[in-house]
Amino acid sequence: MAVWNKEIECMPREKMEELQLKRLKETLEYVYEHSPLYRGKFDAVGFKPGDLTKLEDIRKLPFTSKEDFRANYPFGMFSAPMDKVIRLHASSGTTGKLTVVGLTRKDMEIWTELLARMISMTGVDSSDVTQIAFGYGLFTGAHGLQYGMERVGATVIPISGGNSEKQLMVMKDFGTTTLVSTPTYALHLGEVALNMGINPREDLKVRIGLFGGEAFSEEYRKQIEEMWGMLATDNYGLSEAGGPGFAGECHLINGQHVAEDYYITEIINPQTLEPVKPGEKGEVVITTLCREAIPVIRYRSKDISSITYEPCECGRTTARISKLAGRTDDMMVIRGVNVFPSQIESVLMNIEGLSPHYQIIRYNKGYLEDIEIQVEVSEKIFSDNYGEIEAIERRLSQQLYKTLSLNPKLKFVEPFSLERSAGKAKRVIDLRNQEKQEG
Ligand code: DLL
Repeated sequence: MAVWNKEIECMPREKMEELQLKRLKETLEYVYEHSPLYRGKFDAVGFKPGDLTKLEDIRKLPFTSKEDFRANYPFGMFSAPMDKVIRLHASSGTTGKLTVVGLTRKDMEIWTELLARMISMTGVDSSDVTQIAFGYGLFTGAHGLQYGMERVGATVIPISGGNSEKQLMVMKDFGTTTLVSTPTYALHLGEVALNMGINPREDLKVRIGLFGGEAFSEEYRKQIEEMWGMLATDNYGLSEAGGPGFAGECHLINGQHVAEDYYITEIINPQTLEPVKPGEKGEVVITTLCREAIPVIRYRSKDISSITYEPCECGRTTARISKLAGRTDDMMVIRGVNVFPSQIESVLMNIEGLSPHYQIIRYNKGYLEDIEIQVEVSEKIFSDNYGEIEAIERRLSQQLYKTLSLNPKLKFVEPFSLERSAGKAKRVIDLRNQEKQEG
């Protein structure tokens, strides 16, 4: 399979690290000169850009975080003047304030190249017809993927998110071969298709999915692949570090290749802030290289993954990060046990008779926190006798106990009763500061 930029993607490690060091030095000079914020941060720890002589020296630099974006809203994180900024994007945080990012013309060009690289890694080429079902708007996903697809030469259908029946009509009539969306929406769209009497495997031509924007388990991926008869790839990025294009899977599904010529990735222990070893899980910390409008230095993503520098069988030598395991701020502590939604998802997906649609409700029980898992049962089970539901409940309880040493409250709900999302799913509902409605 063709590699979009062989020189870079298959570059020997040593050469890649030389390139990163050169670009990191330039980036530090650039932000020190253009960003009062970074100059202030560097001065506060007595760091001058010239102090960096090797890549590991990056650890001498202070971190940046979402709080920096909030405190400097809207444009205080920018290092380029507004007349050079040709595009704004933003992501909505939980507090309601937007995290604003910008791109110069040069940033847009690099973004497009990185997306073209990420897209061709999956096997998509100019013969593909791509339906972009990410929501257009301030979200980086739809626009980024569109530029990359066009650069590769694929035919783009910028349909945006939602309106599933129209999506399916277009998919059938235009001969869509590639779907770009959140994994949640891919599964939902497949479900709507089946309800309309369309079998996505047989009646549609979608062969590759480029999914991202939210975490999903391997079991969830399997369900999408089975439902659609497609290769479902996982792609990760975050607005603050330029959105999609940071990392994506090749057709071998062997970890996500990082665009290392434009990003330095560290994996740290979120408590000690020290680097963890390759293969060990920790928080992803990202430094952008060559970015003009909004370079970020040691940005703490709060996302959990591990990294490997072993070359991939596809021939690429770029570092790969493992499938994201969740976010440090997603972690719940239930009766002393650390629980991630992704662990619950994996258990649910392995129980026959349950649908992939679920919600986790966090609530206070006395002074302690507890959770309730609400999950839809499949239509067949729902209409069958009650005994079967009881058996599934027993199985689920046992599996949850085995995985998490917990016996959370379970609630089985009717098929299609939980809210569907055209974008990122809201898996966790936090009622800890409210009264939970029993029932
Ligand atoms: O979701 C950028 C993106 C768009 C990536 C399209 C891939 C495809 P934000 O809206 O700023 O940007 O959200 C970033 O979403 O910190 C993760 O917690 C989560 N996230 C994104 N992609 C993945 C993924 C985009 N593949 C936040 N797996 C990140 C797990 C993901 N989590």
